[in-house]
Amino acid sequence: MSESDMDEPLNPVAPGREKLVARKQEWAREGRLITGTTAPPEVRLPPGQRLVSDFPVLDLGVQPDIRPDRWRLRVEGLVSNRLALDWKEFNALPVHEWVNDIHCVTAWSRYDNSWQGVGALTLLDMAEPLPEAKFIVFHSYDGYTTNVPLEAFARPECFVATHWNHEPLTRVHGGPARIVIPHLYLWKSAKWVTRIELRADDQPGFWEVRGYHNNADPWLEERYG
Ligand SMILES: Nc1nc2c(c(=O)[nH]1)N[C@H]1C(S)=C(S)[C@@H](COP(=O)(O)O)O[C@H]1N2
Ligand SMILES: [Mo]
Repeated sequence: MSESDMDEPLNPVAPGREKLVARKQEWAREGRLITGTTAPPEVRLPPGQRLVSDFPVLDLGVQPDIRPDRWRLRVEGLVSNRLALDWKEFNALPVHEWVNDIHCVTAWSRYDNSWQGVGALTLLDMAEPLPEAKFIVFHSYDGYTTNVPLEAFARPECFVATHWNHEPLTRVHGGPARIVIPHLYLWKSAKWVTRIELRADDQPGFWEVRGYHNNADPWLEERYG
């Protein structure tokens, strides 16, 4: 994918998947799976969730196959130092390991995932967000977008993952690299990430404009909003 291609709005919805998107939008309108309860973060399983041991794959059917020599991770927008890291440069950054639980809005949770990758704080320290940067939009190679406040990503538990359970992250789970924001529902964790855009204003992403909650806190059951 060339740099100019990245400016084209891509459609992350694969042919034939439009009905699935429409159904999920309908579920959002109906408030499906909402139990109407909240829990403090010390409660391990958020309200309405059930534990699974497999690792389901959820996306819109476009699973880009990014060759490492074409891969880039940009951190740009309201930053002092724009980053455009290639695969080699990205892998030269300090690597850390995280173990966390993940929670999908479709009500499955998976405990004790181990990941390796580069910390959000490492990337943000390099890029130096400007004082007016308050929000992030993540842009992915399939055209998917999702948004969070900068303070939701600028936390030690957030990272760009390249490995899951000590194996390179598979393509279906967002390899070569994906965002992981474990304290929010998993739709905020962009797979196949290529651009981290810092902004002054909040810009809702793919699911956020289709009825999903802007904040996505599983313990507050912010599924839809
Ligand atoms: N690029 C991209 N990232 C994405 C999505 C997507 O369609 N495209 N789907 C999101 C949703 S809705 C979920 S639940 C998780 C699923 O991640 P998994 O397939 O690794 O379980 O990815 C999120 N990240
Ligand atoms: Mo999802």
